[in-house]
This record gives sequence, C-alpha cells and structure tokens, in this order.
Amino acid sequence: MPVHNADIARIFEEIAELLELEDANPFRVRAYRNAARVVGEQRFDIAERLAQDEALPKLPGIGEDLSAKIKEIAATGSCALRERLAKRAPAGITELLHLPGLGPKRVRTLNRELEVHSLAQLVRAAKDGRLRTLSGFGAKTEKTLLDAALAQLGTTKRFKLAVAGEYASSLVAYLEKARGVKSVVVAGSYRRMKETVGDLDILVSAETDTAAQAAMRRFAEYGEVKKVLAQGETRASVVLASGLQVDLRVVPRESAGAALHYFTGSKAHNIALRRMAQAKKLKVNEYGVFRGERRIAGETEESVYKVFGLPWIPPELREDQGELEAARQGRLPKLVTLEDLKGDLHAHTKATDGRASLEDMAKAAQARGFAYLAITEHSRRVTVAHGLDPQRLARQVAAIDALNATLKGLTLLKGIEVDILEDGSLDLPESALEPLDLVVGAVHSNFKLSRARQTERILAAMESPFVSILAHPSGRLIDAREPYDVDMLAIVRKAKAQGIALELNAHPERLDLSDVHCRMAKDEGVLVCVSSDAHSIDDFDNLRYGIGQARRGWLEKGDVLNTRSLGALKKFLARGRA
Ligand code: DGT
Ligand code: CA
Ligand code: CA
Repeated sequence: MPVHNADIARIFEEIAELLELEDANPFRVRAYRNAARVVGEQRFDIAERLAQDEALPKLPGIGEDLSAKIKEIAATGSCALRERLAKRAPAGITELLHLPGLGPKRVRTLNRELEVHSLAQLVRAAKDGRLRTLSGFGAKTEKTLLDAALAQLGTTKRFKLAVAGEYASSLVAYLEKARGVKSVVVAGSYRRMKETVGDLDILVSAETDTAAQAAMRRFAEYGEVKKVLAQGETRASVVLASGLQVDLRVVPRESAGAALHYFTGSKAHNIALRRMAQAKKLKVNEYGVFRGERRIAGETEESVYKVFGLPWIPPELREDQGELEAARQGRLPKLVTLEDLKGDLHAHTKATDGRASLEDMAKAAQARGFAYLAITEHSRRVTVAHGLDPQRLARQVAAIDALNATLKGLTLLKGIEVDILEDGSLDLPESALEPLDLVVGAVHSNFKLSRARQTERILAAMESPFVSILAHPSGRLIDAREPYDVDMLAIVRKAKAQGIALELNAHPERLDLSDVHCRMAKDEGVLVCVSSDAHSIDDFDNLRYGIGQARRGWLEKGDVLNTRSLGALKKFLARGRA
C-alpha cells in the first residue's frame, strides 16, 4: 500500500503526543514534532523515492534514528515505537488528545485525577461538574471542553483541504490509468476549495460501459482501500486507510456537466437552482435539465446554467450566498487568481524559525516571478521562534539592503511580524519599526481573553501608525485551536479607518481570514493580502489555498493588496506614516 508523506507525518505526530503523555524528555518530543512537520512539507513522495532505492536528501533535524523510522514507516505503513507507546496508553486517549483545548498535560491530569480516559467519560465528568474541581480548569473550560467533546462525538472527522488533496491526487492518477477512462474529476467541497472536506466525490467518465465497469473494479482494488462500503454498476463508496471516505460515480457523457454540477454542490446551491427550475416547470438533477421527459441540457456545466439565463458560476461561490442572484444581474465577481499575485508580504528565514536563508528565499521568490517579497520575522517576545530584538532586526535590515543591491526583478521588503502584547502595545519600540518598509502585527499569546478585552487589545495595536497589516486575524488553527473571541466587524472597521490590510494567511492549517470575513472586509472596503507565511522555499506553494479561500470570500484582484505593483504597494504602505 502506498505510504504518503502525510501518513508518515501523522505517525510522528502521534508519537510526539504519546511521548508527551508519558512525560518524556521534551527534546525528544520536539524532535518527533519537527520531523512530522518537515516530512509533511516535502513536495516529493518520500516512500516512492525510497522504494526506488534512491537516497533521500538531507532533511533538517532528521538524524539517523529518525531516518530509520521514516524508512520503516515507508516500507511497512507503521512504526513499532508508535505501536509500543499506543499499547501502553489507555484506549481512547488519542481522541482526547485531539480535542481542541486539551494537550498532553491536561489529559494526564484528567487521567490521574478523574479517571477520564475517553471522550465519553469526559462528557460525563463535565456534565457532573467534576472538571471544574481540577486545578487549572474552571467552569468556563469545563463548558468549552464539553461543547468540543459533544461536537466531536457527533461529527465524523473532516480532512484539511491540503491533506485531502494529497490523497486525491494519487487516487486520481491511479484511476486515470484505467483503460478507456476519459476524465476523472474531484467534485464536492474539494472543488469548492472548502478549507476542510468531509469526503471526496469523484466523477469518472469512460468511453464505453465496459470501460466504466473496468474503472469501478480498478477503484475497489486501489491499494489504499481499507473497506468497501458499497459497490454497484455506476457508483461505489470506500474508506481509505487514512480514514478518508471516497464516493465514486461513473457518469454518461451526455450527463457529464449535470453530474459535475450536482456533485460539486453545495447542497444549498443545488436546492436554490432546483427552486428556479420548478418556477420554470423544469426538472434538474444529476442527469440533466428536463422539460417533461426531454433533456434540454446537461452535457456541460455551462449548458445547465444557460437554461436559466445564467453565466457559469465558479465552484468557490456555490454556497447559496447570493451567487445566483449576482449571476442573474450580471454582477458575478471576477475572482482573483494565483497569477494575479505580484508578491508575498509574510515570510520568515533562518534568522528566526524559518528554514531557508535570506538568499534562498529571495531566489525562490524570483523563480516564482514575484516582484517583491517581504521578510517579516517574529519579534523578541516569541522566544520559541528566536524572535528578533532591535539589534538583530537592524542587522537583518542591513543584510536585506545589501542583497537588494544585487537582485534583479525582485525587491525584498524589510518587515517584521511584531507581537501584539496583552495590553495592545507592540513588542518593539518605534525606533526599531521606523526604518522598515512594513510592519505586520500579530497575536501569538493570551488567546483566552474575553471578547471585549481581546478586541480592545487588537484595536489598540491597530492605532499604531506603523502597523500596515494585521496577520492571521482570528488566530485559529483548523481542528487544533479555536479562533480567539473577537468582534471581527470592529476590527474590519478599524482597518478601514487606519488604512490597514487584513491578512489571509494561506497556510492550510490557518486559512484565516475565513471566507465569511473576507467578504466582510470587501463589503467594508478593506484590502486583504494573501500571504504564505513561508517558513521554507516550498511554502510559497500554499498561496493557492489562500487564493481558494479568497475566492470563496468573493474577492477580486482589486480587493487583494499583493496583486498591486511595487509602486502602488509602497503608496499603500506609506499611508499614516508620514
Ligand atoms: P463535505 O463532503 O461534507 O465536505 O461536503 P460536500 O459538499 O462535498 O457534500 P457531500 O459529499 O455530502 O455531497 C456532494 C455533493 O452532492 C453536494 O455538495 C451536493 C450534492 N448533494 C448531496 N446530497 C444532496 C441532496 O440531498 N440534495 C442535493 N440537491 N444535492 C445533494
Ligand atoms: Ca464531499
Ligand atoms: Ca460524498
């Protein structure tokens, strides 16, 4: 069975958690966590390369022992250490670890003090009011954990878009190899670029019925299939080893567009379109648009919309949030594309927690055709990232000036991702910020403040005439950390008043601004910048997820700061600082 980088990363992450649970040496824990991240970031398929007996390139922080484990997992799909640790840990513990708000330390307390070893036991303890008796928990935490546990129990696991993408692309490549297959498309929330997907919906069209049947058989025989849930002539559902469910349908050519439209969804969009059809005495389903028995459209998606006098609507907009109305009035946004981006305004180097040198980051940005790249390291408060103090920042500024003198086509901008402290002040004095081209303000601590205090804190930071961009405005990590409680409309309006742009952080675990808040920013006339937050040269690839989210937020080229030329960007950055 093919082992993906994401599988190796997941096992390392589990090992780190299980070790932490046992109170193991923190350096050892960190080594596995780092390995998980490094492996997850590699763009080549590690297992495939090992299978071809090729040597792996040197990976940062991966020594002999971890290399051996990578090989073990690549070859066997599992790791003896993980199995050993898992056997020692009580069952149910991993589901506790994955609950937002619970880390190994708290899980240990729950085990020890309350004999809570599973989500179900946690729910019971919270309902009995026993959690609040533990030191460091309290009534508010009890409530938060109860809600999170109930939500977790009631829902199936969703996959981050980037992770689902990794599984989707190898499956699609595999299916495309079946004889007589004409096209393989992933529809559903994946095509709509939702930040997480529940399952993959794959549509296959084939030359003939025989070819279609062969494709169905090939699907069920895919090496990663753990369980076949259903299998018929034209549709099948399976669960992959990763736990991801995949629905596959074979569609006849004359219905290809109707099927693509139907299975792209969203369900709400489909229902809204069906209502329009009913008003016209038409029927629309996955086979086409029908007047009585007669099919009047369905070969392409365009043909489906055309029946209703509508232009084709991009999948990212299909959420029944006014897109049908906008299409009818000829007011659909012309959505921003990856190619529109002229540069990136958030990146790190080795000077803090990045993994590439300044020179290498510049080279990579040049290779992507960027006109500019802002280097925005962490400030001193973020000690785990070895944040910059004024002296080190000044040294980096000098290094950037020197490098800029030699660069062609690309301008490096001198920036900082300055920490917003608990009282809303900035982590560096104005004298340190003054020489910079741009200041990105960011919250990295005190996530639990009340809504009023958190909002006040961020608004206070936005008062600084130096701040040009507010990074990852809600601080959420998908599946891992809830957004902090803030009044986003107040922040958007402050951004408008101060001429500040809001960042849409393109990292697939952040994607923050959310789609809803992107649209709020647009409605209020606030610019969004789609930033990679790159910590390595490959991280620029993440921009496509940011663009997906921006498109879901109805953003056009003109709404996005880093589609502007360097000259226009500089004008924006100069505002408020004169
Ligand atoms: P997910 O998988 O939870 O991330 O979200 P989707 O949107 O991929 O939903 P899924 O996989 O349940 O169904 C795929 C598409 O099929 C969905 O976007 C629209 C269509 N669909 C599913 N159920 C219904 C339904 O009851 N009515 C209509 N009109 N369409 C449906
Ligand atoms: Ca789906
Ligand atoms: Ca589905």
